[in-house]
Amino acid sequence: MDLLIKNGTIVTDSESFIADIAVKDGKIACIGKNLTMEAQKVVDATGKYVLPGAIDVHTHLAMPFGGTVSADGYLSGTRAAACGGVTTVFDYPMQRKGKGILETVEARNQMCAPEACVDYAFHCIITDLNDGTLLDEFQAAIDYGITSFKCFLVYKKEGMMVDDGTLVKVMKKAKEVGAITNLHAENPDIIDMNIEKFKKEGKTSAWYHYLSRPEFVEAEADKRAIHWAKAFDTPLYIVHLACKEGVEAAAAAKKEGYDIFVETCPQYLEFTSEVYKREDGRNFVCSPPIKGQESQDALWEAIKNGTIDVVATDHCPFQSYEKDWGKDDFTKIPNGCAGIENLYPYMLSKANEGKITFNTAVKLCATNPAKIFGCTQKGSLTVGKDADIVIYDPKKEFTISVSNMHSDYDHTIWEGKKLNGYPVQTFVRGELVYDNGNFVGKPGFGKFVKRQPRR
Ligand code: DUC
Ligand code: ZN
Ligand code: ZN
Repeated sequence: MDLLIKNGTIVTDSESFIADIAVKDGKIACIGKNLTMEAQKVVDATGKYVLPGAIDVHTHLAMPFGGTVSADGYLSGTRAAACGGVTTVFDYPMQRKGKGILETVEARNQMCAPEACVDYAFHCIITDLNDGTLLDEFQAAIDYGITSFKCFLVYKKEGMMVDDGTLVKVMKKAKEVGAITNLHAENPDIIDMNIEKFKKEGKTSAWYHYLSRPEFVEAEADKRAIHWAKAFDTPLYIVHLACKEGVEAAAAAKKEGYDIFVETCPQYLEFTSEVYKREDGRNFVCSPPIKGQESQDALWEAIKNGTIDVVATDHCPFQSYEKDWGKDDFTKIPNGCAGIENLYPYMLSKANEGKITFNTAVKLCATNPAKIFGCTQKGSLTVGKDADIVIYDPKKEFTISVSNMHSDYDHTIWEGKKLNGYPVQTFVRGELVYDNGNFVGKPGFGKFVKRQPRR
């Protein structure tokens, strides 16, 4: 064997038990008690949890956005991922008007391949159907391993928004080829109306970012998209859902048997809209904005009752000087926050504190993302799957600071957050990439994950 992890508590999405894990050629070869085989490397995990690596299915690395480019590229973003126990990262390449899906994705793959420190996959953002001809490329995208497409119902000025007709065409075609449609749901017209009003009134602090996109702005678009998914019986994955009404609408549609999947993000679980009243409120500006306490409570309830399927990050950090562009005008703040290195430690800390179970944390951050997005070799500690493994010390205390993160940004909304328990080692396909605070992997080791279509 190449690696033997002994005496840890193995956590799956449904059970926890003490056992050993043996790894050969990057795959889990055997799980059992008191395994005695020879191994090149033996790790004693007594008193530790042994978990599947997390899959962060929502990141924007090196993303041109908000008049700049997000601060983490493929190298620093995936390095930070490794150090936070994330073993697969999904990025969002963006197809632009007149461009194809494969050329878009291949260009990003060429950028990512030499830099990736963990495995990676792509959803493709669709911004224009090129008079319908783009739909003919969906099957080729599936063959390439892209089994999910994304639409934005906002970002009109940025040329990213689609109308309902385009969204429905994407949803229908995606279903036909075995893909799923991811959606950023907010109502653009109400946002614009609110922004215009606040600007006229000279209300330009970060608080007005929230007030221009409050709960109902998101809820309307969540409900509209769910309506189309039901009407056309197509799968739908709502990204970064953050409001109570949206959660309730998704729960009802799920109960009726529709293929609606819901993602939320750690920032919506930890903070409330009150942060936008802070002097540094601009650093928390992301879209959709962080909502009020009632919405946060509804999100935690939805995690507990299974309405929320996935927690991912929407990792899209910007440097302080870029956030400062909007000091006196919230519309100039590049939207996005850091999270890739905080996702798993945060959710596991919540498990350690008893708010959720460790099995739920594994389900939300690893097993469900793998199932929903067709990563058949990933997401659980099962014989034959990739040996993407995190060893977690429930006794290790950790305080998040920009100085102990492994990204390229210069500030984090998570500064000072105390966590109970922390990952101590991360393995990607059996290779150690993170060891007790240090990145020990190699850029270029990460491989493109060719995903399987839904059937
Ligand atoms: N929202 C953000 O906050 N950043 C990136 C894109 C998005 O939709
Ligand atoms: Zn979004
Ligand atoms: Zn996003």
